[in-house]
Amino acid sequence: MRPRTQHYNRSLLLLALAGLTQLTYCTKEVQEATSNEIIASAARPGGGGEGSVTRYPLFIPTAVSGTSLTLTAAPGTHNLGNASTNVWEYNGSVPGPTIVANKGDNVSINYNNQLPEPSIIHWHGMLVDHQNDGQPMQVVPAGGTYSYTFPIINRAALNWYHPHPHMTIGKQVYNGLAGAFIIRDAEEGALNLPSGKYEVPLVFRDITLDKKGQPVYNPTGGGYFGKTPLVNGTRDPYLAVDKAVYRFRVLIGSTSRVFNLALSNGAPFTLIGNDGGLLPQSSTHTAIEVCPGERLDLLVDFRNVPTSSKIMLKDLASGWDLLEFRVTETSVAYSGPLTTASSITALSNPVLTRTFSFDGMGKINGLPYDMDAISFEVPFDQTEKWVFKTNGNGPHPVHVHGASFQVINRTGGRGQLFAWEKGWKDVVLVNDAETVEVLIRFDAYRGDYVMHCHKLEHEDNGMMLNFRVK
Ligand SMILES: [Cu+2]
Repeated sequence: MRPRTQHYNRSLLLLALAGLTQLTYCTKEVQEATSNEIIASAARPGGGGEGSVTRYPLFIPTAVSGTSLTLTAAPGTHNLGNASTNVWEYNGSVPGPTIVANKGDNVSINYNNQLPEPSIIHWHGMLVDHQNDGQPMQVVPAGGTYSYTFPIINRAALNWYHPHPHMTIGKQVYNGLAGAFIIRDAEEGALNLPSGKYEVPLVFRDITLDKKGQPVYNPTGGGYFGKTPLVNGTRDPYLAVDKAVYRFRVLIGSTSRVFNLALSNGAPFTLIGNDGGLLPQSSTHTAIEVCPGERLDLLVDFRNVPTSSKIMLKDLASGWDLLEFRVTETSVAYSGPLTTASSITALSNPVLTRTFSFDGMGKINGLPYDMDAISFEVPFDQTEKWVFKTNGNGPHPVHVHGASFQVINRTGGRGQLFAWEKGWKDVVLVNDAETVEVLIRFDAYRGDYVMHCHKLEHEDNGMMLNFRVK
């Protein structure tokens, strides 16, 4: 069914080419300076200085129920703010519609692949069985369909959905295929957090546009770094905010880029949750570094900000202006919490340790992805320690399907764990020279799952493996 030999030969070729280009492209800056691309906006995208940038209303994807849904992936055009751009969309939207479901719901989603090539949807962060996980071996051809049916057993969290074909995931996500998947539960509901227009999904990514405003995607093995930031598919966006407390559901949907989020007025974010929902304890931060696949649940208090103020949400890593908040004169009372806590049982006493080396730009433990190989077996309901090491070409955002994990240690590199890495995680950033340890236990489903680098160009190069929970 699958052109396996062709895949591996192409994999080897890509790796060889990647090895050659690695010598040339030593830094991110050089990687970004691809000659045939045009920087779409002058100076820093979105950051050309106050008054010199035309800003566009932030797009908020439509919220839909996941209990009975059809998702169609198809080519289309999307208005980034000032130009019509060719994209690939879910249900005519970039990002796709925000799926909302409650813990305990039974989700029924029909996927309709109207792309010109094979694809499949993965529900990133969702605890689902193998058949519903949307793994590379489950791709459907152009014109094909796939029916998903699964119960929502996760706790409340922001998860997301995106394509998961092997060797083309970077291109498909880059073309626009991604959306938020919000789960609600009773614990979260009882908190009375900001809701309705005061709960806003923010999907961050980067893109490069050519002279005609069309996306350019020509990654190297080391990744791809676009020249313009997009928030919810909008370039140079603004959001009118009341003098109110807002809840921002942050998802990093870039293929490679790591963001370092901060507010221009120095005000802190109140961090209440991450990949796996509410954190054990909320905390405040003036900057938060987040990598592809990671999520944040943030409260921002605009109640005491003067009317007509403009506050910029910035990426400190690139210097980009990401999203301008324009404060209105409307004051809104808030009776919900400004701090939160949640009881999370710590995993402990791992019975064995497995070590994974993320090697170069496309291998784990020295091997590229073999779709037909099961690299190891994990006993069901057994707590293990997994150790993630790098062998160059980081950062590697490591993602595991089939279970969330708890990060317990980072040595080398940044040498610490951050508040947003507590609680339940499904992606953890491993920089060069870092070793990160997590505890993990597969207690939801037996079956085959994948682990991979969520730098999608690394994943396409083969930085992925299959394992079996039994
Ligand atoms: Cu990687």
